[in-house]
Amino acid sequence: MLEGRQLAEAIKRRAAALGFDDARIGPAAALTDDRDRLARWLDAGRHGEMDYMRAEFEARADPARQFPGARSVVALALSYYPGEHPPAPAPGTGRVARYAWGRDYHRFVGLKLRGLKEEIRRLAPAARVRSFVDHSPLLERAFAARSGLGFVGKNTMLIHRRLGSWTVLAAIVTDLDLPVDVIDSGDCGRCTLCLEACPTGAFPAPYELDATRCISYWTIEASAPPPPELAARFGDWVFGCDVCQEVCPYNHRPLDASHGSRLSRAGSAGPWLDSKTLARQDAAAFKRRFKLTPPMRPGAERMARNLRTAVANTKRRRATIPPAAEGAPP
Ligand code: B12
Ligand code: SF4
Ligand code: SF4
Repeated sequence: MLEGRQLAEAIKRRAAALGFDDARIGPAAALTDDRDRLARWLDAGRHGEMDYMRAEFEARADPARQFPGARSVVALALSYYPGEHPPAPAPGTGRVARYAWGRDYHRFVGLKLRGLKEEIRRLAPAARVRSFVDHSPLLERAFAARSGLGFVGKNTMLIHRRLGSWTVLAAIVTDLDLPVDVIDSGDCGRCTLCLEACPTGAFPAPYELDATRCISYWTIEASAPPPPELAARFGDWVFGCDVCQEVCPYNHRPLDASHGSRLSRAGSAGPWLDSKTLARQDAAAFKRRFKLTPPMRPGAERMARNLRTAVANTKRRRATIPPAAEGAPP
């Protein structure tokens, strides 16, 4: 039976074979600074309507609360980078964040996680394992950073040296005592591009995001309508937002744009959604069209509302910007 470094390397090879772009190992011990940061974030109400962030909040920083005997975290990254956003195909369309152009990643990553758990049990039959992706209570970015998968940028994204920040994260917690990887000591230096570029001023400070000002929160998570003065700053985003990643120099290196095709799915949102697709859909038609893709989370009504906001913002912008400034011939 494999042990120690050989076992860790075998797990990483299996993760790569299953399609994860990187796997690093860190300790499962409770995170104290991150727990305190999360507590302050919740106390300040930065989570808005996302009450699930408060539920089991202690467990997010301490895997042993849900998994007694937890010793190691296998932190995993999978790139969804599909390349640059193509220009709008027609007026009246809304921009979709890159992670949502294809199928919902939860199921896609969930199946890979199930495969990796089986592989770990095959390599170490006595091992106990539990997987996490997004909905389960775990501070995925903080555990990824402590495992050496990347570092946390001022925009709060986990930045991976080779993949940039266009990744989804997942983790497997185990009672195996595995050798840990070296932490990535990278940082943002003096750069503040993301903080300045955010259209809604959602960063009260570096490394802190106020979800109640974030376009991603309002177009995906919130059921209440956004305050009109904030919605006027959403631009043409109809689902999610990529602005604080688009400006990041760590995403400006040549990145492999073929990763996005892994999530392709016929009939999924793609980079732009229009009113033909959204405004006239009843709930049943919407469900048929967007089954197993990210827009199912907000659903038909909220997506139609998001599109109305995006279209109104585009019209207002066109009315206030002279054509020459938009690149049209003088
Ligand atoms: C709630 C949530 C949101 C909320 C709030 C986001 C936020 N920044 O808090 C909203 C709806 C706004 C959101 C938006 C997005 N999300 Co989101 N979201 C989550 C979720 C479910 C929890 C995040 C959380 O715990 N927030 C609370 C704060 C306090 O924690 P945190 O931001 O993770 O920060 C921790 C560490 O980074 C660290 N830390 C913070 N500051 C500092 C400073 C220093 C110096 C150091 C060393 C560490 C450090 O401490 C914090 C813990 O206290 C995670 C999944 C998960 N279970 O983790 C996905 C997750 C973070 N989201 C993800 C994605 C892809 C997005 C979007 C890009 C989607 C989009 N295109 O619209 C945007 C990005 C916005 C942004 N800049 O973060 C990915 C991020 C992958 C990555 N490479 O980082 C995750 C991990 C989902 C996944 N499984 O892949 N999201
Ligand atoms: S996702 Fe958009 S709105 Fe949210 S913090 Fe980043 S730039 Fe700002
Ligand atoms: S844009 Fe600059 S400050 Fe923001 S995460 Fe990237 S490197 Fe850090």
